[in-house]
Amino acid sequence: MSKLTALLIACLALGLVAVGCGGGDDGSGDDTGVLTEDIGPAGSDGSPSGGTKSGAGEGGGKAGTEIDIVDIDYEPKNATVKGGTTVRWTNTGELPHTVTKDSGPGADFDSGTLEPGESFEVTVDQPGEIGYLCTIHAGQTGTLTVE
Ligand SMILES: [Cu+2]
Repeated sequence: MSKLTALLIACLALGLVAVGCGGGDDGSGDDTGVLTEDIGPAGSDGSPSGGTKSGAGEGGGKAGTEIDIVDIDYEPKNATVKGGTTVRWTNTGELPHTVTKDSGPGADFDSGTLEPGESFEVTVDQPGEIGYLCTIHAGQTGTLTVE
């Protein structure tokens, strides 16, 4: 039996040696595969110029009338409002326009150039028909009838 025991011991020894030798790590080099991700801030400052021009009139919390300025017209083109109403024109088009009084009762008003997105307010009080126009585009006219 001693032979077998010796064999076993030899095997164990070999096994230990094998294990010991096999522990050598070779080839597993340092792979620095670190992917650098470019997380760029896609911040686009879309700062609209929300300039609001105000005309000769106070926004005294009264019911107002909204008139859109489109390319190239006023919408509605002819509006009727009650005295004391604050009328607001807003340029919803893509071109600059003006709201310039041409005729009628009350004080004159002129918005100056209204860029797209800008608006202009006037409070009307004297009854009558006010004619106004855009000084940039010939033929762009509107009326405001004040009751
Ligand atoms: Cu115009």
